[in-house]
Amino acid sequence: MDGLDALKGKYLDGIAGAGDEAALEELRVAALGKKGEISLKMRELGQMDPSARQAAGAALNRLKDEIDAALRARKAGLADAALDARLKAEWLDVTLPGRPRRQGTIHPVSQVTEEVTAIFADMGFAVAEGPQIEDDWHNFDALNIPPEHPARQEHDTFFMARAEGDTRPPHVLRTHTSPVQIRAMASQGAPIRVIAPGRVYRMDMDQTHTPMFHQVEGLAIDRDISMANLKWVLEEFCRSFFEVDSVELRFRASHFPFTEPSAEVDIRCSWEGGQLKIGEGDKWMEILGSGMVHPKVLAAAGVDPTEWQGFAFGMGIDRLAMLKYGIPDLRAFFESDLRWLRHYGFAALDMPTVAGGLSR
Ligand code: 2U9
Repeated sequence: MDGLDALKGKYLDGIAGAGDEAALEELRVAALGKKGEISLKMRELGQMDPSARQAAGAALNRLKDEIDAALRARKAGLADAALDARLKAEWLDVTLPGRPRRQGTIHPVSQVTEEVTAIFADMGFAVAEGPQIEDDWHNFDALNIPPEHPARQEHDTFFMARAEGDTRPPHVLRTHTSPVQIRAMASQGAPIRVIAPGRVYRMDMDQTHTPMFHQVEGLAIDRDISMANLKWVLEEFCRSFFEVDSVELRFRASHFPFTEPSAEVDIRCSWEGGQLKIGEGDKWMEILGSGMVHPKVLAAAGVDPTEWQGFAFGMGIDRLAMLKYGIPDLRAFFESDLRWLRHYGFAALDMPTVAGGLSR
C-alpha cells in the first residue's frame, strides 16, 4: 500500500514532538479516529484483491499498533515529566531547622519574685498569698494602725466604692502585703515562717512611684526569734540575691506601727560612673524596712505575744529588679515595652525560662 512510510514518519514525529495530552489526542483522532487517516486506509482494503489486501492489511495493522504504542509511551513520558516538574517545584527540605518565633519574655518583676522566693525557700520560708482587695481591719487595724493614725494618710489608700446602705466594713486595695501575714498567722498560728510577695496599691504617681507596685514581706515567728536572726537572714538574702561574696548591712533605728523595735536597713555599695556595685565602697543605700513584730500585731492575729516573738521585713520588688539589672526607668516595667526589656537583657530568646532554673 502506498504512502504508509510517509504516514508513519508523520505520526511518529508528531507524537514525539507533542507537548501535552491535548496535542496527543489530536494526533490520535487524526490517525486512528473514525475518520482518521489509518481508518480510511483500512476502508480502502475492501477494494483490493485478496493477495494485496493481506499484505496491506498486515502492514496497516502494524502501523496502527506502532502509532498506538507511541501514543501510550509519549503519554506516560509527559506524565513523568509533569511529576518531575511538580516534585522540583514543591521540593521541601524537612531537615531545615524551624524558624525562631518571636515570643514574650519573662518580666523583670516576675523573675525577681522567683529569685527572692527561691532564696527564702532555701531558708525555710513558705509563700503566703491573700486578696488584693482587703477589709480595713486586715490592712490597718490588725497592723496597729488605728483609724486616726497618721500612717493611714501616709499610705495614700485607694478605697473601694460603696453602695448606699452597704453595711460591710470598708474595703481598700491593700497598701502592703502585711495583711497576708495577718491571715497566715490567724489560720496557721505559730511557729510560722512565710514570705508574702505581691501587688500593692498606693495613690502615688511620679518619676519614681506608680500606683501599683510589688512588695515582698517576710515573717518569722517562734519562741526565741531575735534581731540577730533577722540580721543573718537579711545578710544571707542580700549576698545571694546580689550574687556577691559578702555584703555589709547597716541597721538604722526607725519607726513602723507594726514593729518594735524597727530598723531601716542600708547596704554598703559604690556608685561610680553610673555603675552601682553592691558589697563594696563607701556609700550606703536603703534597701528595706524591718523590725520585731509588735506584740499588739501578734495578738490581733491570734498569736500569744507572751509565748511567741519574731521579726518581719518588707521591701519593694520593682526597686530590687531595677538595682540588680541596672534598669533606671520605670517605663521598662509599666509600658510593657519589649524594646526596653530587651535593652536591659530581658530578650525573649536569650532568656532561660523560670522552669529551666534561675541561671542568668
Ligand atoms: C506583719 C507584721 C509586720 C513588714 C515590714 C517594713 C518594715 C517596710 C517597706 C519597704 C519598702 C514598704 O515597699 S516598701 O515601701 N516596708 O519598711 N515592712 S516591717 O512588717 C510586718 C508585716 C506583717 C504581720
